[in-house]
Amino acid sequence: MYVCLALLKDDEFLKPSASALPAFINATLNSATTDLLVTPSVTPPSSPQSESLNVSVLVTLSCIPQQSTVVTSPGYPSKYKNDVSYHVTVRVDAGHVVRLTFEFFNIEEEVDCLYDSIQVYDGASITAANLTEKLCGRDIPQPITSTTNVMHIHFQTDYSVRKRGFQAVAECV
Ligand SMILES: [Ca+2]
Repeated sequence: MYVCLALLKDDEFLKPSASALPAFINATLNSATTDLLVTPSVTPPSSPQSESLNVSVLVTLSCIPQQSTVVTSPGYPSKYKNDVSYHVTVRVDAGHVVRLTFEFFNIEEEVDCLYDSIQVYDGASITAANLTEKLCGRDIPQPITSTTNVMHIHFQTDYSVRKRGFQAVAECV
């Protein structure tokens, strides 16, 4: 007698794992306005049914003239993948601050955003003070403004249920 204990919450489990660098990294490079440093590290899949992705991106924007960059979840507007940890650091000229304005938002909802989430920090990494709690769901968050010239954005997803993610504009103000 065979008993299947797997719980398939969407079609992600049925897809083969990716082995190449994800296409969104190149897309990010092409859309950046200036001085984009990409330090990707793709973690090998932990099992044939899952893939994990850990990527950090640094974007440097000038303030005069004002530059901006679009920040999206990996793969947007397609659904994001499972097991993603995506870090974006936005740095602007000293004496200025970073404003992040969301244009689209759909991240798997949970009351404490324990499944998938985006969180924004007032500095260069997740060790800085957070500017928001973990954000998820479908309500577009209010614009978020740093108090320093660096903002860090961390988007992470769990093992199942994928949504379209987010699109936001980061700019110097
Ligand atoms: Ca999820």
